[in-house]
Amino acid sequence: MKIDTKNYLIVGAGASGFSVVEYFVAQNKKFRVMDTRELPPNATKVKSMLSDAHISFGSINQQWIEQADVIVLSPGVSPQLPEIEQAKQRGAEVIGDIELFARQVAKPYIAITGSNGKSTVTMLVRDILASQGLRVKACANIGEPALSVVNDDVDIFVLELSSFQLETCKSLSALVSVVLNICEDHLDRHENIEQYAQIKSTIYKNATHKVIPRDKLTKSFLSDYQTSLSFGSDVPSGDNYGVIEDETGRWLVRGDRKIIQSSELSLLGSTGELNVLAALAVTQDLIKDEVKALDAIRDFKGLSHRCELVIEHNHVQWIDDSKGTNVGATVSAIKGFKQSLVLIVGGVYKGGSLSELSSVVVNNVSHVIVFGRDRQVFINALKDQVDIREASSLDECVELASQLVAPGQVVLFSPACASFDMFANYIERGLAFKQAVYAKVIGGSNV
Ligand code: UMA
Repeated sequence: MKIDTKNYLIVGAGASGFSVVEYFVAQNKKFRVMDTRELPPNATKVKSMLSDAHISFGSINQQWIEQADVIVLSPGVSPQLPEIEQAKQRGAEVIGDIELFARQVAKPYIAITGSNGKSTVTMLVRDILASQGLRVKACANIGEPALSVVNDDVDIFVLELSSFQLETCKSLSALVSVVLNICEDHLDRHENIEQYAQIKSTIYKNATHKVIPRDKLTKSFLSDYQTSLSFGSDVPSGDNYGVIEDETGRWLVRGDRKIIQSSELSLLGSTGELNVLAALAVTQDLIKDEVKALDAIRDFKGLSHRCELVIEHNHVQWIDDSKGTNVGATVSAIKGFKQSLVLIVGGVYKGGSLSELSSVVVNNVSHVIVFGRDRQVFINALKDQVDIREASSLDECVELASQLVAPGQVVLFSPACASFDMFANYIERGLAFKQAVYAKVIGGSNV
């Protein structure tokens, strides 16, 4: 056996970093692990597997970076860090766990990215494929890290991929790839939307089938790619996926063939339709039994904290969209409702323009309630368009919403921001919202 003499350095001991540790141990590779955090999530496990001489926690270990031939970077760490840039310039290879997955995997895989809806579409694709009797595993940005399951005995993988994961991956070669949509997100890390879109579009490199959305903005970024299939909310041309409306109702269609009525979907609004259309386009060559696939779609209730109905009380729907962590997600959530809304936004603003939010708010929203670290950003952008109120906590937002909302309206909690000013993550934030709603509306807890 050829001995690998390269000097490997894993940067980051979170979920993905630890999957690389386990993978390298199984491969008998010599490597070091560093993390700038004093106590990264997997510190104890890493310490039980490696000697202290191979671990460096608490700061950037400049010397180790300088000595590394291959740096395996966690998605949470930017490859644009000066230390990493320098390493690249002197010839070190900088990759991520998804690159290692792509090199190792022996089974076909579907790759899904986008600014919004990727977890929903990933899980729906998984359910559709499982309905066809395929052994399928969803992984990467959702569920387990991809490298932890790469050797599992399945027929096909479904990978949800973030721009952070795509940024350090060059060998992706998916059976089907899709960029669901692109809007401004993670601009605190990527230079601008063009660079972010360019990274997203690398998912199509080497893909056998390319599914591309028809919305103008996203398409403009993806014009270099030959489409295999497209999907959109309009009437489709050719054999593509879209929506038609006639006297029998609103239908999701392929070409002029009606597939399923919009009213049969549990996913809400036009965003829900688009997610189902994307999943249909992605899976179409793998669907042998359409009846079972459509049952899987009807049964798919959506994921928690994504336009999830918490409760309907006194003709008011309370919706938890805590996963709406960027402005594009919030805009599409607002557009998904026909009813007038009371909107709750705020938290850590990730950058980008608020002009589209401002224009949909004028038409669909009666009151905006703002909270969290960057609430002033929203006050500045929206104060001339809509009645705007300020709250110091999420409980206070719910209290204010209950006073402002009228029967027939929807209270939409879609923060357009990251959560880490007040919560550990969007899940904790969504649970806190639900808790506050139950306490206010029915005087108790149901979470
Ligand atoms: N960090 C440091 N120092 C380090 C390493 C990391 O401060 O040396 C910080 C990062 O700045 C980051 C945090 O630690 O804020 C977590 O980073 P990580 O790379 O250790 O994260 P993992 O635990 O490995 O989780 C990652 C994905 N997280 C990110 O990309 C931030 C998880 O996606 C993914 O499920 C997991 O790998 C397994 O593949 C989560 C996520 O929030 C769901 N993704 C973002 C999103 O969906 O918006 C992209």
